[in-house]
Amino acid sequence: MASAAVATHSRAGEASVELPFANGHRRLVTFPGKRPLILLTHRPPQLETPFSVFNEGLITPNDAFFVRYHLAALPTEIDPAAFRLEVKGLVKTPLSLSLDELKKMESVEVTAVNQCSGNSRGFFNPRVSGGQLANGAMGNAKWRGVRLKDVLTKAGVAEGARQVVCDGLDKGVAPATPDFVKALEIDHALDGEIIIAWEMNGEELPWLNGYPLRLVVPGHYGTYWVKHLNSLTVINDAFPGFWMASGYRIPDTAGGCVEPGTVPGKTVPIQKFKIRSFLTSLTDGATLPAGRPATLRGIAFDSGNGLTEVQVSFDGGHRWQSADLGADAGRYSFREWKYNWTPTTAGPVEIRCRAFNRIGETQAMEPLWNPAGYMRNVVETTKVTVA
Ligand SMILES: Nc1nc2c(c(=O)[nH]1)N[C@H]1C(S)=C(S)[C@@H](COP(=O)(O)O)O[C@H]1N2
Ligand SMILES: [Mo]
Repeated sequence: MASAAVATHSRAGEASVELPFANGHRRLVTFPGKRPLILLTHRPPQLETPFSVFNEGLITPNDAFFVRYHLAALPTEIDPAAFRLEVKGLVKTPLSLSLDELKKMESVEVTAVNQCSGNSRGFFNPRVSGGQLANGAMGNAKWRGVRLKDVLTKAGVAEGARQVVCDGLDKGVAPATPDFVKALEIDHALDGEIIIAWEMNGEELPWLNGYPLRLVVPGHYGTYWVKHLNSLTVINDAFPGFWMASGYRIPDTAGGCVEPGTVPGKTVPIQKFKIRSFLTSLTDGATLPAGRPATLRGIAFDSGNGLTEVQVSFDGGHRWQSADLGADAGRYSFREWKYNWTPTTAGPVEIRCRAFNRIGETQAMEPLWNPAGYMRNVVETTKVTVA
């Protein structure tokens, strides 16, 4: 038996953090396998990565990686020898695959960002309901596993297939709670990019990040990255489950957004990341000495189109300077950027950054809005003082 990673009580750490929006005083708590993380809720576990972690390196360590569950009844005991991934529905040969069988198939590794749709929701104005997250519901890891395409091909996708329904071992506490089940379009499921992963940063998946198997859907919001994945069902229509038909939908508008405070008409399932960038080496309130060179450092990512440039501005976004991009760890990874800055004049400075990609996407100066608080990607501002 793999040990139950979820204790009845988590130990509260001494520390807390102040998030940069109203009601932002948050306790850091230690869950099994995790260092102290920002507590949103205990059951279901929802833990946010402290922002300082993103300045420590390009890969988010397993024990610092954020945790998001919707349902309180997550598995606490899994026998890896008895565990099976079922592949059924519109397939020629239904499969029941053990972990050993999966690990004997060709494995691949991808470095990819996992980001919750609601990352940064706490900054929405007008404010919206849902987890009041700062910028820590994201992380970048090296994932190893088998291609979803190879597993589906092994089963043989039958004529008329339209979606693949993906389910994991967690459940609601009450029978009336809709199970967390997601669906992928068949073309996406077969494009070779999606991985059924058992390894994260060279170790087995942390329990709270989906042990023993999870989907890795590069470039797509975390909602599709089903944890404790144990069932794939190929169907010939659009899956009507709650988490596709009602949850995780965005306005069917060009940017997936509406006028602040208004209700969208038609909606569609959320899909790919919007391009984002962050300054990580300084946070609001930092003080820098005038006349002394400082290296600004940050991260950027998009949905896999490929970043071409990151720019920084010190004058409210009028003039922009090009930052140096770090090594390319793959199109789904965080990319590091650096900029050598020697502040000259004493006083307050607002530092802004924005990223560009191969298809010309960038970030807007004004935030977009939608009622669920999804997909924030405004140009972020860090307020520092030069003294
Ligand atoms: N089984 C299961 N998988 C799930 C979820 C869940 O509630 N149950 N939440 C999804 C959402 S919305 C996100 S953002 C990611 C978060 O992944 P993490 O907890 O590994 O950071 O898991 C996804 N996979
Ligand atoms: Mo999410």
